[in-house]
Amino acid sequence: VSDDTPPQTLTERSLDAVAHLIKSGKARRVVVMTGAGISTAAGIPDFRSPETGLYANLAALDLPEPEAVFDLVFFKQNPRPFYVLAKDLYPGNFHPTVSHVFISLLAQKSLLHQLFTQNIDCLERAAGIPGHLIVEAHGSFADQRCIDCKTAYPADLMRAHVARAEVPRCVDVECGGLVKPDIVFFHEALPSLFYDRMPLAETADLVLVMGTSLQVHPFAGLPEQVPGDVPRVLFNLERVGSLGSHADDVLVLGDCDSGVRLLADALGWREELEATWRGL
Ligand code: CNA
Repeated sequence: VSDDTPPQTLTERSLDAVAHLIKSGKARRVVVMTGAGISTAAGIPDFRSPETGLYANLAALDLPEPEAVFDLVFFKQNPRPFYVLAKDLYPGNFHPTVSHVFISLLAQKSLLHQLFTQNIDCLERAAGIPGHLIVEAHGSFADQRCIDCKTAYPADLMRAHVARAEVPRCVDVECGGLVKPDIVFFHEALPSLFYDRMPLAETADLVLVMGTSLQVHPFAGLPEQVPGDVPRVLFNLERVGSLGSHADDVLVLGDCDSGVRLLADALGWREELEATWRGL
């Protein structure tokens, strides 16, 4: 879309106009779509950022390609690289970011229609976003089970193994299968909840896309479900997917916490945002 194509829903393509839409009550069903970029400020590396991303730092693990660390076929042959990495990503060691807290404010104000996250770090729950409003599209580290007999594996044992980067085995010694957290690997299906809730993207009246490269399908297709006249705001270091191609898209390029703070300023929510974040 060229810059002079007038928006249909916003008065102009700006955060002020987005804030006005919310404050005037015209946006009451906000759908948020997130990825690893909203957690990098918490100290969790993303996959694809050059130099700092996990994929750039996996050489020591001797993988055929970086994606192999989350590949079920590879995991069955060699689960060790995954557990080396799991130690770095494991929930409990990190604090939610300003971006997580902004989403929890939307929920508190009954504006959050649904959050779709690709993240597996459980920081959404830590920020106080109610579980029924979250779709963890790629699962999470919250539970784990044997990949063969599916027997659940105790959380305390899991934590101890991950802390030592050791590979846990099924509690049923007869089985002895590999234990894996319920995070979605390549070659695995997404949770049915993702597909059940996908239509909510079509009923959104405002969409916020934050910290994702939109490289992983089917998640990357979610912003495409949004009707053409519904504003989509991108908070990301780089332009991704088709964001910016609709007349009502707003691009906020830079780190997402700064972008979110600008929106909070425009909404008059800034103090509440900072106080809630500090209070967590
Ligand atoms: P990705 O492909 O690594 O992309 C991250 C995106 O975020 C890139 O476009 C970056 O430019 C951008 N970005 C990085 N830092 C910031 C920042 N501070 N502000 C704004 N933008 C930023 O990650 P995706 O989530 O798109 O890829 C999907 C994978 C990554 C999912 O399967 C996740 O499970 C997986 N992952 C999750 C975590 C986590 O749970 N925190 C960490 C690493 C990878």
